[in-house]
Amino acid sequence: MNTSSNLIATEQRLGANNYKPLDVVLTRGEGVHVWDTDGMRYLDCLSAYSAVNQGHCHPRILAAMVEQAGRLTLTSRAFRNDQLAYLYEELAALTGSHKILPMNSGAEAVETAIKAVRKWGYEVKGVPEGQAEIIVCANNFHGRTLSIISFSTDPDARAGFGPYTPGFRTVPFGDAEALAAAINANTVAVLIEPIQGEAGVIIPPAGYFTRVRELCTANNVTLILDEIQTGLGRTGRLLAEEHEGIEADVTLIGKALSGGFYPVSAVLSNSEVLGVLKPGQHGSTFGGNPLACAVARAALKVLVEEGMIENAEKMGDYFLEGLSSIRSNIVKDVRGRGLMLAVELEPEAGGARQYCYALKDLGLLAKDTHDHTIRFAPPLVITRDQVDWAVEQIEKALT
Ligand code: IF1
Repeated sequence: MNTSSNLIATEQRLGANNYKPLDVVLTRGEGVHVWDTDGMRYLDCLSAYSAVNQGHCHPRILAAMVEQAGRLTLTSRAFRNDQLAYLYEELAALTGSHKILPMNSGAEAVETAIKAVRKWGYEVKGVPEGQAEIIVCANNFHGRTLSIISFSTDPDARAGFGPYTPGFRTVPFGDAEALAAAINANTVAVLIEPIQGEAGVIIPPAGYFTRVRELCTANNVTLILDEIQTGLGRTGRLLAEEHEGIEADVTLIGKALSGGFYPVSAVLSNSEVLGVLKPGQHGSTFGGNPLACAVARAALKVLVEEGMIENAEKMGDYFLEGLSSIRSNIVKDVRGRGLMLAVELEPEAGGARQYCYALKDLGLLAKDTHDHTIRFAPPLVITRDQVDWAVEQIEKALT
């Protein structure tokens, strides 16, 4: 057996089987490319679910990480460190937020927001104790913790893990009038993804978010946008909310906040919502640690300074044009915004996964979602020639 089959066999034997990865064992990455243990090079069209927007092993983020790792990694929030204030300042300047709470994973950022808006509901809005409701959308994906899966509509994510956290109400995504009907006096927040990723890159109808914003403002409801996947350049804007011309009250970011070097997430908000959290009411050993802050600062800097957000918009449009030009009778729909793209296959195509394997053999890594959809989300540093090459391979695989 070669190295990769040995490693796969060991994973199968000792690992919990909560994943079914494509059988490619990666050992190195640089920019848009990754290499497997046999030396084969691939164009990465997943970017670790948009965590490596800046490209694999970005040298400036690496340098910041190595420098900080040799100086100070973790103090806990029992003491202060000399990196956190700078991350706050830089994030606030970039996003216009007034209060920031750093965490580690995306799910933790979501949980943090849920805690904060519930408390805000009781202390500021005046909702009776224990009655707070949060409205979420069908087919959402916000993470894997118990409260989050409690309001998932995906049986795989949810079934068998009860008892579930109460206080959530589900409405269809993209339907503002259904949202209007679900809001009541106890509604403290609406939690939405600007574009539903896991659901298959579902872009809501134009005007949806304008109406959602109006409804939230009119009813004193906090609008929480989960930009963990759509944020930080992925859709061709720093935040996807910019496409809609709106501002969330609470914005969640994660993934690419570290360029894939380290788990870093954050809750961004106005003063009123995060202002309700007092000492002892929330925290994390690693949240806001100096290594995370130094890495995040560098990750944000390169995203902006190296024009990655603009490139995502240009290359996204170009990639979408390329995908749309593919003539194949198994393609049902092509959609995307920026470099968050998807090709939905006809049900008769027999599932997206086999095409992901075909693409892998052609040197392109992509991920199927919900049986019939293939997602394409390369690092934001992708060039025109690389998009051309990717579209050629996708055309070969689908025709
Ligand atoms: C896995 C999907 C992507 C997210 C949004 C919060 C989180 C995620 C919008 C939680 C995480 C991941 C996790 C990953 C698969 C993945 C994913 F296919 F499941 F939907 F990206 F498309 N909000 N998304 O997309 O962040 O706690 O993971 O840091 O393997 O579960 P996390």
